[in-house]
Amino acid sequence: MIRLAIQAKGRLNEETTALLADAGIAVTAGKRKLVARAGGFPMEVLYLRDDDIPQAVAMGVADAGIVGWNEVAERGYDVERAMNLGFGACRLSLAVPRDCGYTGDEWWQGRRVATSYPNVLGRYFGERGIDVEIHEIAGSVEIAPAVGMADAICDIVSSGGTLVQNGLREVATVLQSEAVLIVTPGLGEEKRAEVEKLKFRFGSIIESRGMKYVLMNLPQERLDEAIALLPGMRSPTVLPLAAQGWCSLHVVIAEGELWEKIERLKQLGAEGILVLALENMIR
Ligand code: PRT
Ligand code: ZN
Repeated sequence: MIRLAIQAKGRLNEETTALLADAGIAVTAGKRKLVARAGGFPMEVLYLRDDDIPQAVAMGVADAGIVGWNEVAERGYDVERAMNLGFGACRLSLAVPRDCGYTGDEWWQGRRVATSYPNVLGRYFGERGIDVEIHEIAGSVEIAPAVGMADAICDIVSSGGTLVQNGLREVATVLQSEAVLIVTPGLGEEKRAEVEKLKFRFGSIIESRGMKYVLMNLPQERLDEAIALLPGMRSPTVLPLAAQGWCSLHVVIAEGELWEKIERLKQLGAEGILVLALENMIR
């Protein structure tokens, strides 16, 4: 039995629950319970504020956790970053008032910067030998320059809309982040094996997200050209058709290149193309 810490509510909760569900692990939505037994896996789920997850995992209160990398980097606890989970993507960025005459690194000297990430930001400026006054504030960081609390900010950005709305301009990325699986260092053998099972399931799901399963009929003589277009799993599945000189080709294609590949396959004479959702891809 392992104990996994996840965010009780907030931006990561829904996608964390969905990832677990895809991995065959049923968790009940919070309901003000701190700990709950999961279904489908020997696991207990511990519902926490995201701020507390790195410490819980470092202390071994939870054996593993799912949390934004930004929180892990800021808290500085000793945990193992076991894998990236492909959701919750964002960046910790420096932003300045739009018309402040920002010129680059030299502009920062002696400035006041408001942030909820004083440790990550302190390291960033420290590495560059720049002296700034870091003001730690818990929330609404983006309004600090307008109310005269700071000259600039360092905050989480995803679309950039919040910065624009507050008359700010993003000028540098301090940290790239996404949701990660973290693990207690030095976990016992039995628990380690459970964590490895979890990683295998997550890995398969993440890899198959954004992939499509494509079936088509193709003139046999164009098969080699079609295969050259399609770096599939190991080799594509080719089945004979009743019609002489034709075969059925089954391949996995990434969503991002689906239409381009289909156009090229059509040029090779592909017909009856079916595109299906791919639930899981286990290597
Ligand atoms: O209650 P609890 O303490 O658990 O949650 P929280 O309020 O501290 O965090 P929450 O739920 O807001 O975010 C959880 C995690 O989601 C963060 O630690 C990040 O890893 C990740 N994440 C991804 C984000 C964003 N995208 C994001 N856009 N966290 C916050 N934001 C905020 C940001 O602070 C800013 O106010 O959204 C605004 C910017 O968004 P854009 O799209 O306008 O740029
Ligand atoms: Zn938080």
